Amino acid sequence: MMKKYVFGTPFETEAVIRDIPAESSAVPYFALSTHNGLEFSLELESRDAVYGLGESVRGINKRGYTYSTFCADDPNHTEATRSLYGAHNFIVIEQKDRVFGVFFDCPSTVNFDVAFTNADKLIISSDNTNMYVYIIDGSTIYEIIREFRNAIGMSYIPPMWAFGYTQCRWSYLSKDEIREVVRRHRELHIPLDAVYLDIDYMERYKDFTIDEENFGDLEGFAKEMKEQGIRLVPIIDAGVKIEEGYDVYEEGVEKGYFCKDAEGKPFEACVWPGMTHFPDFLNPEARQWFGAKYKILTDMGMEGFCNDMNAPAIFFSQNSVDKTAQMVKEKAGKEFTIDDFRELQGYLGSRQNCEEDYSGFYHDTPQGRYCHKDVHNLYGYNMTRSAAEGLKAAEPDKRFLLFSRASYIGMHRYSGIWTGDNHSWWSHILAELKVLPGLNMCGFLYVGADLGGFGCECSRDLLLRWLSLGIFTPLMRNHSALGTRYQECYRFENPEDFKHIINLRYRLIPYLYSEYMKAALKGDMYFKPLAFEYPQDEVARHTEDQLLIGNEIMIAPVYTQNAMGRYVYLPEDMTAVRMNAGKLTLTEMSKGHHFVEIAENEVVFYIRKGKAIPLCKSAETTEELNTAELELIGTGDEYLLYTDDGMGFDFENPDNFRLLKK
Ligand code: MIG
Repeated sequence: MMKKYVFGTPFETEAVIRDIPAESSAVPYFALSTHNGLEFSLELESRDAVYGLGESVRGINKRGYTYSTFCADDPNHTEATRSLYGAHNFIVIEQKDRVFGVFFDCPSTVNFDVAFTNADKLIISSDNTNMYVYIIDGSTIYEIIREFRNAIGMSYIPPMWAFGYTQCRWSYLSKDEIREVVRRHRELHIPLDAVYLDIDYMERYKDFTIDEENFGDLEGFAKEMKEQGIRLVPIIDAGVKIEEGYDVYEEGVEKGYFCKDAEGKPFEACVWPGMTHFPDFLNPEARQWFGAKYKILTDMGMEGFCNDMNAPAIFFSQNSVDKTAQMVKEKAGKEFTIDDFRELQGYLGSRQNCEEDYSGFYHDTPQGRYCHKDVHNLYGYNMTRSAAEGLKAAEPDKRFLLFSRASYIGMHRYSGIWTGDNHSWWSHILAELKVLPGLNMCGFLYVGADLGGFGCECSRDLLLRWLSLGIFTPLMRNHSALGTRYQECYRFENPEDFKHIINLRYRLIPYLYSEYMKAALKGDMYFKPLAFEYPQDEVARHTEDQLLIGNEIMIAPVYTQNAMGRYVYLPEDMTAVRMNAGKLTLTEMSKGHHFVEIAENEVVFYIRKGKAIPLCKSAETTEELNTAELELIGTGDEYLLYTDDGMGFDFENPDNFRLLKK
C-alpha cells in the first residue's frame, strides 16, 4: 500500500506516475514539527536499519551519518560528503515489528539525519514546506520496493550492446587516437563495444557541434568504427555557449528558452565553453527544442549519449567576477595581509556552484515561475528527459544508450546514471559496491562507476580488482580524467589478464541481461544486499561488502591492495566459480565463514544452492555473442532466460522468456 500526504503546494515533479489519492489524515509513524520548515522524526531502536538514499556515500545501512539531497557537482567523494550528484529521497526503515518505505517528493534540499545527531533518532527535515510524502507499507523490503518502483514507472532499458565493455577518457583528442585505442583492443582480443567522445570532440565545447580539425567527417568515422563493432557515445553538457552565430545559442535566446535572471535576461554563468546560458528544461517547449538537437548527432551515426554538468555545474557567474574585482581593487595600494589572502581565497573557493547563483535564476514551468534553488534537483532529470524524448522522436523504434550525472527519481524511466568523478582509490571500489543497491531501490538499474577510477593514478592491480566488480555492473566503463595516467587495459603488463576478466563478462551477458530485464519488468532489484535476502541471518544482515546479483549469483570482490584474497561469508551452501586464465573451476562450499584466496588475475563468484546460471562463449563484441548455445552451471537444473532483439521495445512479449534445462 502506498499512501500520499500533501504539504503546502508541492511542485509536480512527475517522479510518481501512478495516480494516488491524497490522504486527509496525518503522516503515520513520524512525529511532525513545522517550527522551521518541515521536520519528521522517528525513534530508532538499536537493531533498526535505514536503507536507501540512492546515490550517497557510506554504508548500505545509512545509519550513523547525516546526508543532504542536493544535486552536487563535487568530485570529492569522501565519507564526509553529504550530497553527490543525485537527489534520491527514498528510504526503507526496518524496525522490530514493521518495515515501511518513505519517499519525500521535494525538488529542493532534504536532510536525512540518520541517527547521527541523536544516536536513536531519524530526523528528516527541509526548509521547503511544499512536498508530497509517500508512505509505503508492505511485509518485506522487496515488497515495499516493488510497490514504490511500480508507482514511479519502469526503469530505462538500454540497448543490448550497452552491456559490453566500453572505454572512455577525458579526452581522446582525435579520431586517430580513438583508432589506436580500438586497434590495441582488437589486436590483444580484449572485447570492446563502445568508445566515448568526451568534451573535446566539440568545437570549443559547443553542444551539437564538431571540431572539424580533429573529428571532421564524424559520420564517416562512425561507419568505420561500426565496421569494427564499435559504437561512439558523445557527451553533452548542460550549458550552451554564448557566441554570436552559434545557432543553438541564437535560437535559445530568440525563443526565450534559457533560464532567466531576476531582470528577465538569460542567466549567464561560466562552464567549460566559457560564458553560457542554461536551457530551461522545466519548460516543456524548451525541453523539446533541446532534445530535438540530439538528432544532429544520431544522423551522424552516434548511438548513445552521456549528459554531464547538469546539476547544473557553475564554475562562476559574472556576479562573482565583479565582486572579486571589487575586492582586489579595495586592497590595491595597501599592504596585502594574510587575512586579505585568506579572505580572497575563501571568497573564490566558495563561488563554484554557490547558493547565491542558484538563487539568481528562474524557470518558466507549466506550474508557474520558480526560482532555480527551489527546483534545483530536477534540472539534470529534465535535461535527460529532454534527450530521451528527442531520441524517441528521432528514431522511435531504436533503443539508445543514455546516462546522466545529475538525477532525481523519475529520471530512471529515461536513462541510467554513472556515479561521477570517483578516484583511483581502493576505498572507491567498496564505495561503488555499497552504492549500487540504493540506486536500484530508487529505480536506477543501468548504473556503474568509472572503472579504474576517474581522478588520480590507476595501477595495474587496482584496475584488475575493479574490473572484477565491474563485470557485474550493467554499465561497464573504464574512464579517467585529464592529466592522470592512461588506464586502458593494454597500457599495463600482461594484458591477457585483463582479457580473461572481460571475457568472463561477455560469457555472463545472457545471465546479466536476463536478470536486468526481470528486475526492470517487475520493479525488483538487480543488486541485492545480503540483508534483504537473508533478513533472519544476523551475519548476512551486517555484511556490506558482498552483494547478490539477480537471483542466482553472489559476489565478494577484493577491494584492498596486496591482498591474497578475502574473507567471505556464505549465508547458505554455494558453488564457488573460479576463473583462472580463462578456465572455470567449480567448487562446492558450505554455509559459513571462509578465507578465499583470489589472485589478482582471478575472479571468484558464487552460485546459490539449487540454482544454475547460463554461460555462453566469449566474443569480442556483444553482437558476435552466440546466445543460442548456452551451458548451465551450478547445482540447479534450470534457468529462466530472457532474450529479445536487444534494440527494440517488445519487452512484454511472453516469448522472450524461455526455461533452459540441463
Ligand atoms: O568538470 O567532460 O564527470 O566524466 O570526463 C569535469 C569532462 C567535466 C566531468 C565528468 C567526467 C568528464 C569531465 N566532466
